[in-house]
Amino acid sequence: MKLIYSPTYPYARKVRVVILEKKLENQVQLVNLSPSALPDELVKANPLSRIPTLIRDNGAPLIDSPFICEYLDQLGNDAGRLSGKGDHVWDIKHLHAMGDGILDTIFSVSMERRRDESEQSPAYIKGQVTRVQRTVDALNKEVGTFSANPKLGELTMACALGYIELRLSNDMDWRAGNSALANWYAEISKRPSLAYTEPPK
Ligand SMILES: N[C@@H](CCC(=O)N[C@@H](CS)C(=O)NCC(=O)O)C(=O)O
Repeated sequence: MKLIYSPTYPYARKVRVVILEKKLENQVQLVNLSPSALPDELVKANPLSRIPTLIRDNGAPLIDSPFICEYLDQLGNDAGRLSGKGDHVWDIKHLHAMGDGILDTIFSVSMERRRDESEQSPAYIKGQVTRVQRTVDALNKEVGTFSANPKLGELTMACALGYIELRLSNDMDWRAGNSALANWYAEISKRPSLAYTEPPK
């Protein structure tokens, strides 16, 4: 299998974390490409030229990080360990989607900031940062329900908090007033899968 990724891209980080958690390093070749350059290998597998893109052993592509994570979680002796069982599956998917929602919101700010300064909307950026802040404040109240054995939801949330630090450190101090979530993040960040994939600043 091949995973097309880039080191600062958060959805791809999440997949790399899952590869390490599942000990699949020897089964997945990592290919570092920039999607904006529209590289042939990526565009052929995914005409949207988005990262992450997985190319399975049979050559078939799989896109969208939640599906890639679930696919990888079905492999190995511990199939399904990160996806949960019964009703808990939906709690995990919910937390996963909340984490992805933070990533989507921050990514939209990054895209806005790539436009010429005269075309950027400070009100739009402020609105997006407020959404992230509101979500983090809500999660601070829910952190007691997070699984002690991190599943896809918790791993995604850790990547999302890391992406706030990478892209919004001048816009918000997410730890202020959110000490429970900050303590949880400090602990989960020690996991080798998260420490190893921390994005370059
Ligand atoms: N929902 C998708 C989002 C993937 C996505 O939007 N990736 C962005 C980067 S974070 C991308 O590759 N954009 C194209 C570009 O930057 O040119 C997923 O979860 O995989």
